[in-house]
Amino acid sequence: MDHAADAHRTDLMTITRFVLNEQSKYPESRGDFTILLSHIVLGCKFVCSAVNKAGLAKLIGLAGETNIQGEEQKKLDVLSNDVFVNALVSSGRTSVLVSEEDEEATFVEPSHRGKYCVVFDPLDGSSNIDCGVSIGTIFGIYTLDHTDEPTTEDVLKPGNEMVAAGYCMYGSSCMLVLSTGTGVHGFTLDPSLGEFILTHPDIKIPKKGNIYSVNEGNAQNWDGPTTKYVEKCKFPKDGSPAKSLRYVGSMVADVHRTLLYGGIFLYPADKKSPNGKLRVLYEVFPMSFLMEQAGGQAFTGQKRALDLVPEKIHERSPIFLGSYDDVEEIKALYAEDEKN
Ligand code: AFP
Repeated sequence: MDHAADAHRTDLMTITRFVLNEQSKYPESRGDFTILLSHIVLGCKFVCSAVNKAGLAKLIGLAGETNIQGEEQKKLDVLSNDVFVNALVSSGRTSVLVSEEDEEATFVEPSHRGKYCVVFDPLDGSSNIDCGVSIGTIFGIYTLDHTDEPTTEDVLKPGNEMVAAGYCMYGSSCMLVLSTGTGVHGFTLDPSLGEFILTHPDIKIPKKGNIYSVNEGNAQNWDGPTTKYVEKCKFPKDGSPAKSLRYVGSMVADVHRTLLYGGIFLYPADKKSPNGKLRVLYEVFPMSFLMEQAGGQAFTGQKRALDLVPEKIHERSPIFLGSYDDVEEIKALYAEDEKN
């Protein structure tokens, strides 16, 4: 990016302008998605500001602790959840919300209902909060395809039915990455303007990468194909260079790097967690949606991740996602394993 030229740029493509441009391609559109997205953007800006101030504002700490004014302090993930639930309900464009923080789905009051269902993790990677490592919000959006009373069935749908997905990373800069099904676009928050500006149009993941990203501490419990794959990354037998290992332990940060630099992110099944760790609705699906839109792949060890049909709102699944060719390799190892 040419930062010097950017400093003089006066015609800024904000995220709202970008989505309005997209909307104008559909004459029947009434702007509901633009309104919903502007509420998600507000939630991201609020959480970004809270994350940046966390140490100062003494936001870090256990939920339920009280500060010197005797007010109850909220942990950042609890605060983020409240912010997103309020923003989504007040948009008047949602009917069902599923949050990582809430055991049950939230059904919006009839007076505030709209045609979208949103699944989200308000602050993913929260074990990284206290040491200032990048964390993020992940979201996926479905449309409600009926006018009856909404139920959890409205979100227990395969990821390939999502109409949009994205994440916001609270890192050295705050970046919102979004796909509405026509490619993947990245917007960076300009703190002086308070606006997300298009900085990474039409992101395409490299076809093959040289980084693998996995919690190797679980290696003793992995299955055969995962073990073989990671062995190949470290000791390739075809003369190619070994891959580098990078693992933040914050899915948004690990997936963001994978998207921009290429390579593969793995959270496989293991003997202790036969379904892996990551949640289908608000981790696996949105990230798989973005990966496919960027030209990569996402695989569960059995099938295309977006073809999974979740039966429970907090269901988990193993996931392998990233560069097309890297995911092809792990798919081949699982296919070979199945034959034996
Ligand atoms: P936390 O929110 O508990 O930090 O979990 C983060 C996460 O859901 C995801 O963001 C990471 O990719 C993954 O878990 C890390 O899990 P491990 O700590 O088991 O590697």
